[in-house]
Amino acid sequence: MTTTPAGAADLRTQVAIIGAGPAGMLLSHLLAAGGVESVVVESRSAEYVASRIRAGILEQSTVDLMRSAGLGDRLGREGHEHRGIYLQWPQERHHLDFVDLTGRSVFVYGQTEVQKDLVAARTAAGQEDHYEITDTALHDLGTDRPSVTFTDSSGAARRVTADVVVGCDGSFGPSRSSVPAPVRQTWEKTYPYSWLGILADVAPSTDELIYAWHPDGFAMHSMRSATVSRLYLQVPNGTDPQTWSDDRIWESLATRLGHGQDGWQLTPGPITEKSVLPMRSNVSTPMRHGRLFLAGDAAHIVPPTGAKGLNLAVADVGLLAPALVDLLRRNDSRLADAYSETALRRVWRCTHFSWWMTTMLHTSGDEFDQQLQLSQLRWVTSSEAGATGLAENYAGLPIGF
Ligand code: FAS
Ligand code: PHB
Repeated sequence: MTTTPAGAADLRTQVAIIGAGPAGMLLSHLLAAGGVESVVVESRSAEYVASRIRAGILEQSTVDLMRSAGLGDRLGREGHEHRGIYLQWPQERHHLDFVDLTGRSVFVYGQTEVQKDLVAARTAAGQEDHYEITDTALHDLGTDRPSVTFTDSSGAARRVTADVVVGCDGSFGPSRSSVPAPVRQTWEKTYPYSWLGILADVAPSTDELIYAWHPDGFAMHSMRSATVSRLYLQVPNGTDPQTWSDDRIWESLATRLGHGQDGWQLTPGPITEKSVLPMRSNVSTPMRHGRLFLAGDAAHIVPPTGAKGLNLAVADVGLLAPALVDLLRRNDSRLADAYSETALRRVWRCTHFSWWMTTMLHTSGDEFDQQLQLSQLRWVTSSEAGATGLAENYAGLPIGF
């Protein structure tokens, strides 16, 4: 079966993928490896999608999957393997060694780099994709000939008819709401704080990530390379990043991360990007309806404290790709029929872990909560059972958990 050549008003393929973020592009790559063709449609430009500063940590399962899919070369050269993280609060800093605790590690390798690798692989494979589309709409999802219509970048009306449609269009795309309301169930929690994130052209002041609890609010020291640091500060919802001067940002980071504690110093540097990320948990079920499947942020959103957003999108696709290959190449629907239930087990595990890390580390001004948070931090950093629980979730459970 071949995809109708580009240029025809109507296209025909096996899987129509909405969204060219990591979920959509990785799915297209894995389907092709299984002999299944796809067309990817995306509302933004390729440059915009590639430039979005988002996740920074790949858990072991993501690294393993990228390597097995032939996407691990640059990751192996430019990614930085981390054994664990530091948990910090005033006068205390403790390292949790995930490798000692669970045998699994994590990699610092930005989502922008993952996206570059995916786009390079799909381009080399001659993948058909349509960027800067508008008017995306899904049709006939309950039949065996679902389709996606859109207006392409030239203004032409197009239709992709497929065997399956996969919504990889994030939390604001049309796919999740294409699951009929009587069938759809949504859980939503909005947190009373946001993250002010910066990129800075300065070498990281730490070898591994520092997650810091402080009465003034949470702070985190992450990184992108040996010369670029990524740091975050808890700020009130609705904060305008431009109201935070560079000096104010570095002073707050120094205070909250423990500058001067046991001789540790936070080295400031030129800030090259500043943005505010609201924090919410959201799960939309089911992740399949008829010939529509959902993967990634289209089905779930987690606060970034657990470094799970991108990794959960990858885990969904790691389950969905073999399910669709079985369905479309072998007419075996067992994995596809089980996809939503299987994927949601991990979605809820990661949703809980992200909520747990977020509520443990972010201050809300409530004195009782602060005592509970400090008690939890002392337990997790002194009990092997507590530390292993965090490590198991952070470094990632095997796909299909
Ligand atoms: P994406 O949102 O990446 O991709 C969806 C794509 O669908 C987008 O390109 C969008 O343009 C497209 N689309 C939407 N509507 C469409 C339509 N109608 N037609 C066609 N295309 C459409 N996760 C972490 O783990 N750590 C972090 O630090 C972190 N920081 C984040 C910061 C921000 C600002 C955001 C928004 C998210 C962050 N995340 C983070 C989560 C993020 O990494 C996501 O989990 C990840 O991008 C999920 O990938 P996708 O499911 O592919 O969704
Ligand atoms: C990042 O480096 O952007 C990052 C790392 C860990 C998180 C969230 C974001 O939990």
